[in-house]
Amino acid sequence: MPKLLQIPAYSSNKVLHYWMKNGVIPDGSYNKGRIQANIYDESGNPQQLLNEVYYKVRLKLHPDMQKLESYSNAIPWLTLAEFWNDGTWYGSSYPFRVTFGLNKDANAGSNKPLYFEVNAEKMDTNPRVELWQAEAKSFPISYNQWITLEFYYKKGNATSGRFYVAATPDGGSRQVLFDVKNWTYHPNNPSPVGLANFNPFKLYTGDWLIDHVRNNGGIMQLYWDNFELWNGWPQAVYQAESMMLGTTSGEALTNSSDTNCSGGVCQIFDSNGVADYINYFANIPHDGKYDIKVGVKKINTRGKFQLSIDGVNKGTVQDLYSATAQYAELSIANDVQLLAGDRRFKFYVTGTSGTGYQLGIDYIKVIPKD
Ligand SMILES: [Ca+2]
Ligand SMILES: [Ca+2]
Ligand SMILES: [Ca+2]
Repeated sequence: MPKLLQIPAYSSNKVLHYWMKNGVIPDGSYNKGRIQANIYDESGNPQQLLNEVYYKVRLKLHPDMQKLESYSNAIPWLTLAEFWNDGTWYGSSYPFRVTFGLNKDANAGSNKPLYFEVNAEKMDTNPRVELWQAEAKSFPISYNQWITLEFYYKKGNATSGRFYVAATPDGGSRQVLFDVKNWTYHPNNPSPVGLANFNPFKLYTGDWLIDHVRNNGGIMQLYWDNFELWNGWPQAVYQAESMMLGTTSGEALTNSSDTNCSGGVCQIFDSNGVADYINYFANIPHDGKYDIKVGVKKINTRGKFQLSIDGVNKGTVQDLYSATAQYAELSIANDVQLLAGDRRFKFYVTGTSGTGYQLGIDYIKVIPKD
């Protein structure tokens, strides 16, 4: 059963503990075990059309979960999150679900590692029909360690649908586990609603696995923390003062405390002529199209710059000259295709409307468009 508890090692932090000693839900010849959080449409209320959902949650697998590595058969079903459009329990003609979970290949005499898996199924036939499936075998499952998971669901067909999962172990780098572009509702459904029902954190499997863990001296259990939910990709704001710096033309760069600057700081680059430049790196969260904006502080010592990303100019020359101090968010370019990972944003000085060539950079904002 789920409970909120404090772990001594995280004495100020409360987490959600899923703890499953036995499977107690009868299902034909066996029992299932299921613990889940529900985000469900309330019947009788107007349907919430969640055409897109993005959420983050932290997961820590208890070391007892590693006992599953010695289970002799393959593990095709141990659900950690589930997404329905529509739910079977509403009597829809087009039930469909996406499942995210842990899988394992058959054990050929030695332990086999678990791995994350995702699959989509049409649920209106018996047996149900799998539409697509993907495995993340290159991502090693770690135990007793927090992993930040990011999920993105977009309602769509074989080309417009998207299901995405990224994982960032504490102290490790962010990895995209899945970026599936395929059906995210039943292909026969003529008028799919959005994601009406989903379980953002779940533990759901059969008693043969629950028993295996218990019979080997453990309990099937895991922890969840820090759930955050958006109705689409969140925009990302990179403060200049916190971004990773690349090469520059060598002039001084100073953090200028200023309550009108985002984060309380603008960076002043003391460029003093044409062709001076500064590079910043921003870690772009996912492949996609973005609108690019830059927060700046204008004043009478400033010059003009051209922004480029990974060596390709974006938008037109921007003029930061102003007779008096002004704070502005410049719209640089729209629908710019970017790949996930560290992208290089270069500010290249092209001239001046006054006499100075300085730049005052507050932040870079990337707004996801797809
Ligand atoms: Ca917490
Ligand atoms: Ca110079
Ligand atoms: Ca700033």
